[in-house]
Amino acid sequence: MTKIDSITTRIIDLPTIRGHVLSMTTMVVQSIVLVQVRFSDGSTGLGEGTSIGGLSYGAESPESIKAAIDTYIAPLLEGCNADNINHVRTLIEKAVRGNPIARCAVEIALWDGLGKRLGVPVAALFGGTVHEAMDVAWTLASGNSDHDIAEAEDMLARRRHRQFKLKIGKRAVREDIAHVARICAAVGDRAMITVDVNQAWDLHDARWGLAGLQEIGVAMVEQPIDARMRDRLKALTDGYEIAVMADEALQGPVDALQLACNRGADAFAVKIAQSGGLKRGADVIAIAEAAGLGIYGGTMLEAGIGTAAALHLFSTVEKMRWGTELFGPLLFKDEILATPLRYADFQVHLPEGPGLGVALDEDKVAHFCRDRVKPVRLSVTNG
Ligand code: MUC
Ligand code: MG
Repeated sequence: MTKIDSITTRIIDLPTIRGHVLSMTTMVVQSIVLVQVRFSDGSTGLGEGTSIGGLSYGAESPESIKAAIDTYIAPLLEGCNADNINHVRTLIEKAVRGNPIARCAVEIALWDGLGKRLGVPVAALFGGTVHEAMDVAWTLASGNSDHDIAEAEDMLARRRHRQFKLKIGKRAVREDIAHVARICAAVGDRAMITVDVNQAWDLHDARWGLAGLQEIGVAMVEQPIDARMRDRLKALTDGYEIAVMADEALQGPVDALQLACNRGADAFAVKIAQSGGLKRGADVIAIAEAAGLGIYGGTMLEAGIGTAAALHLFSTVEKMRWGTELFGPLLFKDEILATPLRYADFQVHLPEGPGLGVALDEDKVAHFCRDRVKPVRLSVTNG
């Protein structure tokens, strides 16, 4: 039996390539919690947990993710059978309410470790791949229409993205619609345009907003109103042709079932972190499939480890109606994987090899680590 020996965490602060302007915050750095699990046979597994903009997106922060793992999850798991992930997951779910990002970060490392020990990719542990690459959207969120248009042109020319998600909700609805209309007109039918409001609108704004967005040809709107307003999200889903996607409202299988049962959204932004891990993410996907809802491979703007984990799960899903947005590593100024994930021909490609198929560049990790020991500058004096 392979046992869990130890679990360690580090916070890595990665600067973004530009300000990422969302309705609730502007990100200039992404703080990533890296998890390393050591097993009794000498093998290791890597995991990652991120939120967005400190506590401005949701109830977990990088610091709370680290504290939940260090204080509650790591001591609970030491000595457990690492090969029985379902048992370990059940232990965590009993001991830790909420905190889905922390739970997911540890679970990723367990899948990575198991895959490596068995010599198979994580996707094989979920039944095997149906895609080796998937379409990947890019988020236009510089806060400036001209800059966003130039960025979209550049992405199209480099064949990196042909689906753009625009972050709106910070400005007045009328201004946001004008901004989106300019970008729609500029890219025409060369790309699909969606928007994400991150809960910023009230129902009145949302009615004007959805009417305006569908008129200018936007394909889908993500979480236009407060995540708790389920009945109102349903009213918008019923009232407009534009597809309505649940994101912040979808915190795992129970939410998925409720949204599916009353047809409260047309589509799900499935995030492994928000779902509480890959297994729960797979449960959310199964509910969406059974209910005939569109699936979108969502991101919490993870770097390479979390992005690879989501990629492994989504590669096993037959129909990703809305593609994916697994572009996280491209938003950061630097890469912390030894070999970056491959983005080419508008798609993100599944890495090869056992486990997640990725490894860390430890020098980069040390450089961006929040608690790094600053190098001691030794000065040589003569005499
Ligand atoms: C979100 O709300 O979906 C995903 C892409 C992006 O730019 O931000 C995230 C968060
Ligand atoms: Mg969203």
